[in-house]
Amino acid sequence: MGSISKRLLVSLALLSCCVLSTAQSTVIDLSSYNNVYYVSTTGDDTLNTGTAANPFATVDRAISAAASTGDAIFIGGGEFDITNTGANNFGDSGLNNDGKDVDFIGTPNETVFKIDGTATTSRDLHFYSGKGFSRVYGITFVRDSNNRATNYMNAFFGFGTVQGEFYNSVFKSVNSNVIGLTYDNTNTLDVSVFNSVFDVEVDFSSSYSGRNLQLFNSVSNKSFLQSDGNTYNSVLSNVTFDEDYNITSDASFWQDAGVGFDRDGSQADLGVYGSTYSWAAVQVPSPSTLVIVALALLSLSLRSKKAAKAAFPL
Ligand SMILES: [Ca+2]
Repeated sequence: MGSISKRLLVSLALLSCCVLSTAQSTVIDLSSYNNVYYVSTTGDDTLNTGTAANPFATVDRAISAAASTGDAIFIGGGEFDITNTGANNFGDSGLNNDGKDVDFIGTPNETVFKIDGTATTSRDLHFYSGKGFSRVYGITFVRDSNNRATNYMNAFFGFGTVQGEFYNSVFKSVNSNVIGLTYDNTNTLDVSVFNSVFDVEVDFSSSYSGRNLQLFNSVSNKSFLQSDGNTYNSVLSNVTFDEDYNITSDASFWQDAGVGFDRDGSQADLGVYGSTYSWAAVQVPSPSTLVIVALALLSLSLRSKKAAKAAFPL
């Protein structure tokens, strides 16, 4: 085999390596699920079957398709309305998994789940009210509470036996003058949140009742109420961040301040750029980026071929 072919093979290997290491599936093993249903802004709920090539349009449709256990939903970039997904209690109309143990995998800094309090008369407006156990990765939730009046109406997680785990996600709440983290009322809520950002307008007030939220490595631009009965592990209040949620506060407070490890082996940082599912580590390359990389490698390979010919004229 000529050196040029070898070089091309190495280039191709490097390219596929680059694609694999930046694709999210290497961090979250999609092959571990029985079925993965895809949701895209270009999808169709009626005509499509939820494959990668023929995705659904809505999260609700994907939840309906999922089995009671063993499946995941992969959501591409763009904004998706999740107001009133699944079955509700007190109209708690954020993301609801309909009692299924289904995971939600977003595209970090690109997948936005919108909860629109102006479009529903539900009493409560939680970010998440799933009673099945869901793991949620890399999703930016944006909730407009439309000025609902109390901490339990605006609780982030509720109502009742809500359970799940959230990794590297953003919870942005607007038009909510009073906020609490949990509303379980029965001491059975089981939710853990890791490396996430709480982008809010006011300091947290008391959670309504029950509690049992475990918060790890997370930050807020306002103040957490660490006496509200939930559990706080390595959290930071009153940080500043830019529009991509890079923390701009003094790095001595958030770098290497978390529980566990970053993907570079250092102690985990706080926020969405820290730990296993760090936004920095799981960026999905856009098709245009891949084309540019491929062209660059091709050009490099052709230049090498030219140089080889010049050095060793046949
Ligand atoms: Ca670190």
